[in-house]
Amino acid sequence: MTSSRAITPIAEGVVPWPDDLAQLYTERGWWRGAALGAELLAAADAHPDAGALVDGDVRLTHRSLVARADALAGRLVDDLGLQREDRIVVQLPNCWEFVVLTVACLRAGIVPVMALPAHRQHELGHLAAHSESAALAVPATLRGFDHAEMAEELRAGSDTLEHVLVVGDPVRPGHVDLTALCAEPDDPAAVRARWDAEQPSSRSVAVFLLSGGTTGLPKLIARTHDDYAYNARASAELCGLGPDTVYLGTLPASHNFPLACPGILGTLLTGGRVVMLPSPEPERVFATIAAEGVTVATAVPAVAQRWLAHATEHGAEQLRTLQLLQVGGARLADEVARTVRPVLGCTLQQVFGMAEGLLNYTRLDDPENVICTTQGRPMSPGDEVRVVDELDRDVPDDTPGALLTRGPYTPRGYYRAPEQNARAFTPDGWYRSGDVVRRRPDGNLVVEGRDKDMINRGGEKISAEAVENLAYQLLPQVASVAAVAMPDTQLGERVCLYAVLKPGTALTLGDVRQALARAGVATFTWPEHLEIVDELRTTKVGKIDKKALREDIAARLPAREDPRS
Ligand code: OOB
Repeated sequence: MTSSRAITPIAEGVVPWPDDLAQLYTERGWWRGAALGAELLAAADAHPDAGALVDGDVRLTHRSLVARADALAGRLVDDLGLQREDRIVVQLPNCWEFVVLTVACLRAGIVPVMALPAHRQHELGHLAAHSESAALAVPATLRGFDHAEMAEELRAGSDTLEHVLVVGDPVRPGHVDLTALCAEPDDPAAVRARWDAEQPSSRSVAVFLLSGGTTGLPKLIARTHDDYAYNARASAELCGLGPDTVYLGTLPASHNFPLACPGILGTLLTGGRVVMLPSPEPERVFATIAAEGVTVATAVPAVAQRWLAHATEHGAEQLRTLQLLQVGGARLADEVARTVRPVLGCTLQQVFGMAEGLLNYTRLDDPENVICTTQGRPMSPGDEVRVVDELDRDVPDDTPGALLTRGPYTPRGYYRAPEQNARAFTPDGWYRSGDVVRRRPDGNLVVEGRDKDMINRGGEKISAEAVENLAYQLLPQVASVAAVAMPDTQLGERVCLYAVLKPGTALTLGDVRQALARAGVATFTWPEHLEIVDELRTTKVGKIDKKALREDIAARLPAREDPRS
């Protein structure tokens, strides 16, 4: 049972903020010293009968949502033996159970590891092992894939995974029916009193987010109750959220953006209502906006473009209640930004954020020109931002440079990753975001590019190194490889693999993809184009010249609609 499992206490792998800053953040009221779950309950108390959560036919009030969460927290502990600080890998699509489970974890001090529905054995196995998770929450099946089966295989191969929690049918013997576990309690006051009395420390870890990733496998970002509550609360205030807000969650809910910027948590904290949709498909999104009176929606640029195209073709009558469209996760082209208000009839907000912390927003009352040509400015007066050259010297405004940041909701290191931390953080705690930005004299940032080796496929981040490592492991034909971004009209970027082959061997894109499928690697990270070359050009210092490769593939595929070959 759980008690025999020797897991590392979380605090051992977390890099804390310095004490003097923690004190400052507290004095300034950014950190409130309360558990995020307690803040959510206080918000629910202020609007108990208002709608909190909608998923298809399921409609929960604020009162019901927190009662179910408190009850679920009790069942996880009493029935399954989970304990404070235990970790659960959460791989759920956008459904009401995701929200109840997240709030339950926040109440009980159990830490959700926010995985993506698209992840497979390769990624989930790593996440479960690295976090030493005790449980895994999955849909029974999703888009034809048997997640319960995968979860079973993961459990069989894991030292720590004991429980598989399942949403949807069938729930096989030995698995736990998460929907049933989310039932209303008979005595809400009693379950509530228990967690009111046993609150996790506000400095403890509330959630593990995943890093967009430049290294092999996703790193874990420990977000504390203090910092993540501030993240959601201040975002909600900046975006003008309140009891009349109806927030549409269509991006995968485990991403920081829809979860807390201000997203699901920010909406719940201000007494609003969250509508969960499992996909951003325009027809369904438009119908839902009309049916629920949605006021705020969130999209990555690729999704926003689909919504714009749909509205251009079919009109925007269904969007009458929509006041704010937030777009972020990847660079939104200025030309596309300019079409949002005329075509959709709502305010655009550009969001340049990262799971590591720093959030930049254009403000709702910014001039149209700022909204359409910049990615906004830091959310908090406590955010510190530097734009530097390759020797970490500050560059003047209007000059592109690397973005470094620290602040009250930007942790000082990844979880249990000293080697990566030495590279990704300066000794005095600045996070090297890997983004190349220009700061305008008015303080707004423009994202000009990046100096990290990552591919941004429609907002999903893919580590080039991870793809390359897999190619070396799985493809005996390759002598050397390089994964680079190739431009794409729909998704912005896709993964292109350059390969030099060993003499006498052959390799097709199909071979690559089959090998990745066999290894249980998430599909969205697979190369979509393969270029076989005689050699990979190197830079003066002997590194593969990725810039040259990106230019090479861009020139080879001039504006082709579908670059997949
Ligand atoms: C968001 O978070 P992540 O962790 O998936 O990715 C962060 C990276 C940034 O470092 C940057 O490279 C890119 O995504 N990015 C943008 C951008 N927003 C994010 N690049 C250009 N323009 C933008 N507007 O993507 C994220 C987290 C919270 C809120 C919004 C996005």
